[in-house]
Order: sequence, then C-alpha cells, then structure tokens
Amino acid sequence: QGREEEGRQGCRCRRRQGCRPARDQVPGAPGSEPPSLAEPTEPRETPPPKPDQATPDPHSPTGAPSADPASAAAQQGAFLTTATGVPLRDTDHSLKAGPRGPTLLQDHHLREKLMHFDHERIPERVVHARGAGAHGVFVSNGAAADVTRAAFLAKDAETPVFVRFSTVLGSRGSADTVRDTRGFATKFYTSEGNFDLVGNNMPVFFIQDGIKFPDIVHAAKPHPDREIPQAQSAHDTFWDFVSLHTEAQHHTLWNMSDRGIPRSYRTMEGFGVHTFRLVAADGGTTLCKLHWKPRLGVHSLTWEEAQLAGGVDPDFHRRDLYDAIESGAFPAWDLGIQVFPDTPEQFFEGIDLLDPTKLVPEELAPVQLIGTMTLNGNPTNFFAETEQVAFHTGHLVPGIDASDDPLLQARNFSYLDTQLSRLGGPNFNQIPVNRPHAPVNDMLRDGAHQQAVHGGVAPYEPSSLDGGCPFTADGGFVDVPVAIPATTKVRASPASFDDHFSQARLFWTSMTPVEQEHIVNAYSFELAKCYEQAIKERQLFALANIDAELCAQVAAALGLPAPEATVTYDEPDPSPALSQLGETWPVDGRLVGIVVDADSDLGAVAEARSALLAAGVLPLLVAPHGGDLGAGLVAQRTYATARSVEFDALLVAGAAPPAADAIPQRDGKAAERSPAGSDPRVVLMVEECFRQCKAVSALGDGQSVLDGLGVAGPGVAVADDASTLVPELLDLMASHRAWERFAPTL
Ligand code: HDE
Repeated sequence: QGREEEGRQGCRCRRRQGCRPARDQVPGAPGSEPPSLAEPTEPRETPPPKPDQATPDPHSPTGAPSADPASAAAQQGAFLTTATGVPLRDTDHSLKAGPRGPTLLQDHHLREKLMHFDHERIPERVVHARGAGAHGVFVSNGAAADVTRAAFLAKDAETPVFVRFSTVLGSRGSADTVRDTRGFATKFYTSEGNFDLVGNNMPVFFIQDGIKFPDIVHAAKPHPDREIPQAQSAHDTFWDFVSLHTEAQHHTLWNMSDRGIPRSYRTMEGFGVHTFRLVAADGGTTLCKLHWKPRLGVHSLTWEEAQLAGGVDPDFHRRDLYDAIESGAFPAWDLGIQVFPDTPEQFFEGIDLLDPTKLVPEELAPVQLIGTMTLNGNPTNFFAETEQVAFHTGHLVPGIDASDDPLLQARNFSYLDTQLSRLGGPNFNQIPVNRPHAPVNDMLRDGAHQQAVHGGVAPYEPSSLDGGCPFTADGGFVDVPVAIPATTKVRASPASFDDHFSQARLFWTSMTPVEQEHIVNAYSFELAKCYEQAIKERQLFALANIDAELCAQVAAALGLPAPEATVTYDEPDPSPALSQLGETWPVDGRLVGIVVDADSDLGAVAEARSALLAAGVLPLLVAPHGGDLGAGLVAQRTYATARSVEFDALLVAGAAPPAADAIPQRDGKAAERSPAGSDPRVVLMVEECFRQCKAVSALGDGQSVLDGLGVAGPGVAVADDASTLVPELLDLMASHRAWERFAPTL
C-alpha cells in the first residue's frame, strides 16, 4: 500500500504537487490556497513518466512487501525495445529479401508490433461507452460519522478517488453534448477497500426492476437494422418503449429538461438514485440517498448550443474537464445525504424509498453535506485508466449496505458480467486503476491475466498451513440482518410502484417558465423525429397525465389534437430545489472569449485579462491571426477557430474589421455586408452569445460592434475601462445566463 500511495503523490502535473495533495493543497479544504489559473494548452516541457505508469506490484495482492517501484515501471530505459526488452535498432522497415522485398516471415519485431496493434481495442461498454475520467481526493467533514461507521466518512479522513463521467447511449466516439442522461461514477479508494458510487446526473431511473434494463437499452440504442441514430433518444423505438412503459415518464421528463444537456461535467449534480442503508458504529441503521452538489452550481447548455457543440467540438465535455484540471480550476462537489428512518415499510412522507422512479424532495428531507471531492489530476493514459476502470454497485465498505430496491439488486448481480467480457477475465481488480489502496489478502487464484505471484500453499479456508492465514476480520463487512416478512414467491411489484405520474408532475411544476419552455421544445423536437403517428399520439396521452398545458403545447407543435388526462392523483407540492434558476454561483474556471483586432487597446485588454484571471475565470484571446499580439499577449484562438459555444461570456475589445481570411460574402465584400462592419465570424459569435442569453460585454471600440448589432439590455455590459467592466461582467456570469432575455411563451 505504501508504494501505491507514493505513486499517486509523484504525479508531475504542473499545478499540483501530487494526485493526492496534502490537505492544505486541496482547494475547498480549510487553509487551502486557491489554485492559480493558466491556459491549459500553454507549451511546457514533456513531463517525465509518472510513477503510476507502472505495472501492478506482483506481490501486493497478497499483502506482501512491495518491490522497488522503479523496477515495476511499465516503461523504463532510454532505448526502444521489443516487448521482452531486446534493444532495437530499427522500427521503420520490415525485414525483406532486398529493399524491394518480399517481407520475411522471420521478422519477429514486425509480427509482434502488428499483433499487438491488432488487439489494441477491447469491447466498449454496452452502455456509458463514451466517458471522461479524473483523479481527485475526497475529504470528509465527519457529519455522517453518527450514522455510518465507514472509515472514509470519519472526520477529516482523506480518500483518493477516480471519477468517470459518461453519456449513456452513444458509442465511444460519439459526441458529448447529445441529449441524454450522464453517468457520474466515483471509486473511493478507502482504507477499508474500494467503495463505488455508480450514479447518474438525474435522481430517478426509467425502470423499477432490473429485469427491464435490456428492454429500455434495446429501445434507446440505434435501430438494429441500420444502426441509426447514434447517441440519440429522438427516434421511434425509444418513444415506443417509454410511452408504453409509463414508469419511464419521470426520468424521460428529466432527459427532456435542461438537465439532459449539461454545460459541463463540472456543473452537474450527481445522484446515487437508489436508497442505501447506513450502519452506525453501534449497529443502528438508517436509510439514505446520496447526492453530489457541484460547487459551481447546476448549469446546462441550450439546445442550440448543444447541437452546435456536437459539430464544432464533439469532445466538448471531455475537453472542458481536462482543460479545467490542467489550468488549475479544479472542479469540486460536496457529497450530501438525505437520511430517513429505517422502518419496516421503507417509506418516507408517503414516498416509497425502494422505488427508483421516485425522488425525495429536498424540502422534505434536507441534503446534509458530509464531505467534499476535488478533482485535481487528469489521467496519465486514457485507456489504462478511464477505459479500464471497472465500477460495481456491489463494491461497498463496512457502514454502507444495499437496500432491497429491485433495480439495485439487479445491478449488484450484473456489473461483474460486463467487466468479465469487457476486460477479458476475472482479474480486472488487479488493473492499476481498479486496485484498492487497502491491503488485499483474498483467496482468488489464477485465471487469465493474473499479475500476482501468490506465495503460500493454502488458498483455502479453514487451513492449518501458511500459519492459518488469512484470518477473518473483526469489524469487517457485516450484512445487516434485516428481517424479511413471511411472504410468497411472485413475479410482481408492490402496488406503490403503480404511481407513474405524480412525481413527473412534481418535476414539471417545479420548473420556472423558461425551463418549462425548453422542455416543451425538447418533446416537440424528439417526437417530431419519430415516424410512427401512433407513438406520438401515445406519448401525448402520457403528457396529458403530467400536465394539460405541456401536452397542449407539444400537441400543437406536432399538429395533433391534445388528449385529456386519464389518470388522477393528488397534486404534489413543487420542489423549488429542482430548478436551475434563481441563484448566483462562483464563476471559477468559466471561460471568457476576449475578441481583439489589430487596433485594440492591448493595455486595456491585458488589464481585463489579469482581472479575469484573478477572479478565477479563464480568458481566451480571440484574434484575427495566431501568435504574438504585442504587449505580452498571445492569441489563443483565431476568428477561424473560435465559436460562441466555447465561451460562457464574451468581451469584445475591438471593432474587429474583417481579417484577411474572412469568408467573402457573395459580392466579395464581407465588411460592407456585415451589419456592424465587423468580421462576419465575430458578428456570428456576438449574435450567438446574445441569443443564448450569455453575458456579452464590450470594452472601448468593441462597443461599436454591439451597437451595430443592436445588442443591448439585460446581460450586456459596456465600459471604457477594464476596471469598471470586469466586475460587471463577473456579476452577470454568476447567474449563468441573463434569463430575462428568453421570452417564454408559456
Ligand atoms: Fe448501469 N451499467 N445498469 N446504471 N451504469 C453499466 O457496467 C446496469 C443503472 C451506470 O463509467 C455497465 O461497467 C443494469 C442505474 C453508470 O464505467 C453495465 C442496470 C444507474 C455506468 C450496467 C443499470 C446506472 C453504468 C456497462 C439495471 C444510475 C458507467 C459498463 C439493473 C444509478 C460506469 C459497465 C462507468 C454502467 C448495467 C442501471 C449508472 C452493463 C443491469 C439505475 C454511471 O453493467
């Protein structure tokens, strides 16, 4: 274990001392310094190999002392070798009979190189194939210590973590900004073994029983005949299933809301979804739901932004996470719990805690914050870590146990299978990213890809050899002896699972008008993409049971009659906590595009840039051409490479006359045809940012661009000097968008 810890600490990323920084280096931890930001792509020296580029220590799975870390590194020495360490003189030419061939069968280097390459790919995950990962640290504040004896939740405990965010439906190479649920899976390397919290960015799920998982996934994946559409729910089979299987309506409504198109992984909430059981030191139990609360608040893209980003930068979320960490803007989340009494009924305020299509409003059970996770290290190697990480809901530690939620029960059964076929054998827990940071002393032996050289002769229990080791542990994992009432074996769900609409309505009525309008637009788009009239009509029936106005608006968009509701239930109280609007949030790590031209006042630009950096915001200079701009400023984007979706706000610091490479309009005169006389690409950037209700600002001459385009009103700031403008701009950014610029029709 000692070596493992050392390995983590040796991480060479510029802005951190190690992947597990000391407590006072963890942003958000008491006494920590705020990170200083830097452009993520700033040139730097090639980092030396990290200690975690190492093969697993062959002995550590048995708990035996570690070998010398240097001898275990995956890559050593200055010279190219074969896989077996034979130094090579040439890797560019195959061995031939004369320069014109043919190639000789005896060329082992050629054969080995191609054989390995041909086997570089492993099966992608059947769901959640597209993802991005990061290392970090979780620091507990001890608030959960009364309800759970989990060691990593004791006060001030620090635990290394690896997180993988993902979309659900798309393949590995699909776009990030599609409308979909997002996975939010965290592996805590605790002192008592690994705890995996394999959650989503939505608190509810499509199905109440895991036996339906293949059905919902088959329906949501591309059509089996032509494998279209990729990473989309906007097609017949998805809407066929969810309209027939109405328990999916609540989750579907979340997908149609702005939560389905997050601004960033950094601005997503996370949810454990299921109810878990906590076990205290005295054996007392409570039920709980787990929440991740992003320090930056919950923010989403608009649909237009999501579609643009899908084309302009399909890696939008992956890049955002990587760059934020590289630039020192470490994303952070607070972990929170809602705690409920562990009663035999397992209901809270009338809500069935075993039904994963139900949430418990925070107004009924406040989320108590129990610690903070900070992501401060990018993976060294995407395949080794992000692709090979293997999560499992059954990876529980003493103090946390599963509930009887039938979806969770099926997950506990299922995840091992997927890892077996994905990672090619039963020893996937020996892959570095999956290895616990606690000593392992199991009696699992042999199998494909075995890395350990196990000593001893008695991998069985009981034994009188090998000193009778290993011993079972006092204080180890205890399965809570929950009483199971006398009952009958049935294929059935409890009657409480029949309520499919009341919480969908709860979500709908908790939205502000602008959020409701986005939901209407999302349904109208998705259903209009279906071909089968019967499916659209059936989904309208489901919407009628959620809200008459929602149904009427979508029906109007589809050109269909709006049906009447057929299901009755008690009107739920709205939960304002579900809305994204109405609060202001830290702007740390947000991006501001600063548009300059050849005549911009670079002194003022430099001042604005420094003020933004000091506020934790990352300014990116957008110039007519790349390279040095003068006054110590370097262009980070050009008019040709920048697009509005990349920025959270815009600062126009020049009139931006058309650059030499501006695409000529029909008459060849770009400037005259552009309303502001500015470069058409800058005009597009300003117009898109304004339409997306982002903060738009202008410094000095930049005001002429906004004036020419009629850009004014809420969310717009102009000033002649940076010291006046920047505070105003930061203020506007804190509410994410100038929401009043949207004009909802509902
Ligand atoms: Fe998963 N799920 N799931 N799931 N899930 C997988 O495991 C499965 C469910 C979630 O970044 C797979 O390693 C079943 C709910 C995340 O590696 C697979 C059922 C929630 C990830 C699997 C569910 C999730 C997965 C695919 C119903 C939210 C990505 C590859 C019983 C609480 C983890 C893999 C990562 C991945 C099965 C339902 C979240 C096939 C059978 C509910 C975040 O095993």
